[in-house]
Amino acid sequence: MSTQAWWPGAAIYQVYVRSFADGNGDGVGDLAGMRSRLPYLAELGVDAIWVTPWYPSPMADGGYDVADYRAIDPAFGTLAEAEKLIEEAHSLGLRMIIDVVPNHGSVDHAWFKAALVAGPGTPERSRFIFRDGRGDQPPNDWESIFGGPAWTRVHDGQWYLHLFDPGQPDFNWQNREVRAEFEDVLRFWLDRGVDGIRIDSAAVLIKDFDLPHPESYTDRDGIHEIYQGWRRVTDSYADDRVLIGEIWLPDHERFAAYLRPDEIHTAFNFMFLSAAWDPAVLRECVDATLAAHAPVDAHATWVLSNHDVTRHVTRYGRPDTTFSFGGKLFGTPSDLALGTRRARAAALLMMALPGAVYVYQGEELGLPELETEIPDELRQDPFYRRSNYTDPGRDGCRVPIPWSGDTSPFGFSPADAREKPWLPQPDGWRAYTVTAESGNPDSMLCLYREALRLRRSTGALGAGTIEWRTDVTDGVLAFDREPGFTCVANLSPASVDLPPHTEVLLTSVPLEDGRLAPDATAWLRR
Ligand code: TEU
Repeated sequence: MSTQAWWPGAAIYQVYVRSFADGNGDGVGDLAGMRSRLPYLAELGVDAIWVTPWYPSPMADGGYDVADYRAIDPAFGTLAEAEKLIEEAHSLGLRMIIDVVPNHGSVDHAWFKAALVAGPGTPERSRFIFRDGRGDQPPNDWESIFGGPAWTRVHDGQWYLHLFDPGQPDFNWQNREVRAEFEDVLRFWLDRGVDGIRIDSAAVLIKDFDLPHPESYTDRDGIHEIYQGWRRVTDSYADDRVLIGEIWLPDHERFAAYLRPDEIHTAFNFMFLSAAWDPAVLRECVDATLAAHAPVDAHATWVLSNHDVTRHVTRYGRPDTTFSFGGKLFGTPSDLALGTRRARAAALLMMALPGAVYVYQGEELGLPELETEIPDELRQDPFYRRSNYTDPGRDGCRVPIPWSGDTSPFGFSPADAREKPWLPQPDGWRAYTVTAESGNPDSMLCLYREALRLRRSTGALGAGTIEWRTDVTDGVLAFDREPGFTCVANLSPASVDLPPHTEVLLTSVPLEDGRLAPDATAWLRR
């Protein structure tokens, strides 16, 4: 890795393309919309954009079911437009990261169609995981991650494996052709100038049918060779391309084993996102994260939200502030004022830590999750259906972004749009538009802009280490960074004094008589 690498301390903005900005008025976000909003992202102060899958897809899982890895879905635009977008982003100083989904394709992928026609025992079938059933039953009792059996039967009686939706057949990564194909897909996009690849579900590619589920597909032997091959591809480009793994592994050592000079550069750290709003839990999370990365000389990342989880304003306003799959929090009332206050404090805490930070679109506006407000017939996430309606699914964090104006579509679509936004935006979102928040110095947007600006200008905040301060009371997280920077997050129930000989740079809420209130963070210069 070159010492000039752009990504170790970067702020990376996640664009969920269907919900970011709609340029052609069909109610669905697209590349034209994205291009028109690039100046907004440059002004926000992020370094890079990660765009979720934009490939042709029947949208069984919001585009994570890819039919063609070398093209753009016509609903989003064209390949030529994607190339323009990359160029325009670069000219604004923004790096571009795309999402590659190696574990599974789509039932509309040419290889899967060929596999269906070719029949059992053919090379076409061996690109996927086809098995005979046990009589009328699936080959084994594996459950898909979205619920229901992980196997679906085809016309000749064989079954194919899908860890996710039936529309997402798993590739067979023991097959050399699959490996070569994906390395070629990487080159296709790297040749078009993308600066990084986010690797979807990176740890589940290899399956071992002799093991109990779900160990059988999580972090199995052989997985590392795949990414060593990918690294050879990125390293063959003279400059600084990055591989970012989506790796949900609770074991820190096994997580860190992916982050090597000959493998994945960096990976999402979901510990922070899953953690409760609790000082001991958060401190342990920070320490464990930094301890996991240090021995392998890797750089940490910090994430509060993404397109798969309940937005953290809503999470932090609930009695149970942890994130978990499984729907048990569906519809639990959330105190949004409290959640927003904590989200502001969390943002400053996160951005003061060494490593890269990820911002999920709408988080900078403080958008809440929409759960019960979305009518059943409009919900699209397969998670909702396949969990037998016990899990709210992920539509609630994917509602189209409000940009301006007093009524839906709030500038998401053009004024003369033919269709409404694909998920409904509540009237109350007029208070969350970019325009409304830009004009309000107390808004979440102004906090994010100022924090990102300071993070850039306050020496190397994204690099280095932290030193916990000991001169604080219980429930207060305070650490020093060099040069001369201190962060204090008050998670105790009482207001606290700031450390002496410090000057305030930024606070998540105004100080009260010079003291930092509960659920608030301060950035200080020593
Ligand atoms: O998510 C991966 C994913 O859903 C799992 O890691 C899951 O969270 C975990 O196993 C829960 O225990 C990615 C995408 O972010 C998501 O949107 C897609 O639906 C999924 O892959 C399938 O492509």
